[in-house]
Amino acid sequence: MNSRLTGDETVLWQAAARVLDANWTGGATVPSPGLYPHQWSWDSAFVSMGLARHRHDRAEDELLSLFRGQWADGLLPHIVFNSRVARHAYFPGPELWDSDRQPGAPRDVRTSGLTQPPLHALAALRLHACAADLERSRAFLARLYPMLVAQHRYLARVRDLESTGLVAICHPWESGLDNSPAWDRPLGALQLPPTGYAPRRTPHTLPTGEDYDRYVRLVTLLRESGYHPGHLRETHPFAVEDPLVNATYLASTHALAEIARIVGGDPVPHREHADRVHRALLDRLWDRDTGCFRARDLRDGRLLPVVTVASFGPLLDPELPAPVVRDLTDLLLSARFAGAAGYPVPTCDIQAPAFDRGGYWRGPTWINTNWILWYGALAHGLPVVADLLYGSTLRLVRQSGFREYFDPFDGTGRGSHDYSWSAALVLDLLA
Ligand code: 9WN
Repeated sequence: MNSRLTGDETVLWQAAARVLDANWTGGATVPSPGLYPHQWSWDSAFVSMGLARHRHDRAEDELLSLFRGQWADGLLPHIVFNSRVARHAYFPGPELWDSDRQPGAPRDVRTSGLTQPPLHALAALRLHACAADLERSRAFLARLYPMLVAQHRYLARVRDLESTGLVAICHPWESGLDNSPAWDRPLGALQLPPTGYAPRRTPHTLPTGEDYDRYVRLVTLLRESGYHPGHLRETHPFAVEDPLVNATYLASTHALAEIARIVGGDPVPHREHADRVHRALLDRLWDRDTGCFRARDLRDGRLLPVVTVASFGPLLDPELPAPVVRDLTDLLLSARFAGAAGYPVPTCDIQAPAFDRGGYWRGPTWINTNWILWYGALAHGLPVVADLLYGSTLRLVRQSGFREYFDPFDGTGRGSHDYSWSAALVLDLLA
């Protein structure tokens, strides 16, 4: 624990550490014991950064445990299922994905067949930056490096659908922001046959049953194609270049170059690739007319209309030109995103018709997205913005605890209690 913490911060720290201890299953952390009883990909990246401040050994195990699920082509699945958890504890369980019938999937663990924002190299480097035992940490990085390289190679080979440098998501779950209003248009265009699935979730009012029919339909198409790259490229109906996913990809590509340097590998190809992603982000997703980044639907070539918190993701790009950073921060601090009475950035433009203050990723404010913006603001030398995000994010957990998400106007906690990344990122903020 940081010895400069105030009494109040120490209490917060201890409470956050208790959540992580309680959600530790022996080799990894569940996002929330009741609602999400398996291991999730971007959750583990966030959680490892918090664990690094509390139990460094566990932080490394967290990432290694996730990579047990990696497929032969490098795909790092968004869920690694725990076989000891009851079959109906989470929908959709392993049977939806059939990973055990895919020749490239691991044999000893069942997984999903989708990705999530690739924050893992960034997380691994952050673990190293606060490691007490540098030799041990270097050995850990050397072990993880080839797995990270494979993860990035998969993204570049299989997910760069139009050879632009950017990667595409093929399912809303891959964005991490499942029911973001940004996906309403491409999801609405999806043809739906009847499915036998129904959502089994009480704590959330959203996503709705109809959203779930569409989510399941998209997985069915992927599974029936054998998760084939040709299907993704040519026919899969959901293919979107998202600014937040690509910003995490870019930040992790830079981190990969640094990890390569530390472990005696060649950083140059990673640096060159980062440059390509940086240029593509600006060429393809920056919308000069509205002064923000937007997701691009590859199936009709158009930018998606709703501005969400993902539009600020490219603050993670260290080379973002100063005028672009200025436009983004102006929007971030405007009534559309920061008008929420001292609480941090909501997930959707408050003035958009789709905004819904209680609607999961359609309006509430989340700790992880605000952590990303805080991190990006610090890297761009914007201490005032970073301080605002820091203070308002900690205010949420002081007021409502380590909830999954929060009302952006009054900070009321919503969704699951004792949510792991809310606790972990508070540890990282306080450190
Ligand atoms: C689907 C675990 C995950 C997060 C996602 C969040 C939610 C799953 C769900 O929970 O997604 O992957 O069942 O809704 O949207 O960001 O990783 O915490």
